[in-house]
Amino acid sequence: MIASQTVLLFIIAVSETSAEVLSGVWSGFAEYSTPHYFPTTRYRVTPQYTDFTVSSVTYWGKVNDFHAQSSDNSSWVNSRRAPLTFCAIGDNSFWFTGLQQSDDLTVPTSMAISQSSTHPSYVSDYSAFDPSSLIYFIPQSPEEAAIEANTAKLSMPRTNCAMISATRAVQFWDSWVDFASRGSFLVQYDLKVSNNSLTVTRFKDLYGSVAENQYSYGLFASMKVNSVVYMYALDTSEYGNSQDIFVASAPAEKVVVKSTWRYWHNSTQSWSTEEPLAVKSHKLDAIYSLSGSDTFAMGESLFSAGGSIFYSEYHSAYIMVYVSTDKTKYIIEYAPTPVGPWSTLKKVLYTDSKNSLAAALVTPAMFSTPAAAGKSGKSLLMTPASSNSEYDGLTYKLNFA
Ligand SMILES: *[C@@H]1O[C@H](CO)[C@@H](O)[C@H](O)[C@H]1NC(C)=O
Ligand SMILES: *[C@@H]1O[C@H](CO)[C@@H](O)[C@H](O)[C@H]1NC(C)=O
Ligand SMILES: CC(=O)N[C@H]1CO[C@H](CO)[C@@H](O)[C@@H]1O
Repeated sequence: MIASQTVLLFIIAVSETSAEVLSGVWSGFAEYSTPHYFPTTRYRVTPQYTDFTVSSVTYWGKVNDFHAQSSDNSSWVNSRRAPLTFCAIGDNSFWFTGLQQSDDLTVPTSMAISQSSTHPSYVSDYSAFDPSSLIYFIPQSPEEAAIEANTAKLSMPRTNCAMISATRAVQFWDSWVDFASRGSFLVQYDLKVSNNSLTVTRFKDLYGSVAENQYSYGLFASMKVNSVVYMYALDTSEYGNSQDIFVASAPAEKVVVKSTWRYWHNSTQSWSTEEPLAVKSHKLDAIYSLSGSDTFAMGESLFSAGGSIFYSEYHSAYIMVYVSTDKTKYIIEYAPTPVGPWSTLKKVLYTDSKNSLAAALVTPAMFSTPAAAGKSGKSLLMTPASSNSEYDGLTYKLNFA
């Protein structure tokens, strides 16, 4: 069933009243109800079923934009840059991706709304509504807007959202100009169900360039557990000859206020106001490390994904999924708390040598629905890109035994 198209009305307004915030409002999109549930849990849990036996994996199709097809913009169906990131807000599903213009590398960001939890790959793409005037879904700062049109610039999310409440989620985006990262910024999405609008807000102290040696918390992964958001960062510097994951946390309601963030120091097993920097002395504060020549996908290419970290009610465990160094396997690790200690077994969850896994993410949210058989985490949605085209986002459903 294809929901009827509604006329798109949108307003992007850079706030005049406050220098601290940039915001835009999208409204008029079709109403798609995709009820999710998010289990609450204790901070410390007792993992189970950690053999992670998979019973089946089924292909659920390419992410298709029915709007583009119905208006005969079929070429735009495929112009969806991986990674595809998934954002559950209340009973709605959104996909956020980069979208590339063909002539140059100016990449407006895009929003797509998935139709239903039973067809995750059916979307309406509002950024491609009129391909002749691609839209910056994420409001740009005046500084970003001033960058010359033919300069390669893009903003893209690399991992799924953290849902804050039934009407709010946050996501971290990576900002690049001339193939150099400007660092990440936090985007807050507020869904107003009564008039079906999405307000997109950026906060000034959470965008712009990160300093040298400063980590981009939240860009590798983020999740909310009860009233706390955990934001994971990847270190790719060469100080310690390994790739390390660090974590910060903040009260969910205050995550946009950076002074509320606390940083986990693994060496002392405690939260601190001191932000670990990418220097050798902080290596011991990582919560997970890939040693030797192993690498995470993120950081290797402009269009690679971070990791996927979430709570699985089925496994009663915090789960981390990332892609193997050779980009053919999903690797799964687990922990009893959001900070670890994480398993270091590098267990292969699933091998997929057909598709392009550098951009692959995993989420339980799409199948954490009231109608789903089993607990949240029993089924996962995997979203690799097609190896034929990195513009084709694909969906697979994995069921645990
Ligand atoms: C819907 O509500 C938002 C937030 O209050 C508002 O900014 C927007 O203009 C409204 N949209 C319409 C179409 O009324
Ligand atoms: C973090 O600390 C815990 C507890 O001491 C330890 O088991 C774990 O190996 C440490 N993690 C890393 C990546 O060093
Ligand atoms: C390239 C192309 O086919 N563009 C069309 C996309 O759809 C809009 C709205 O129907 C048309 O105006 C464009 O010509």
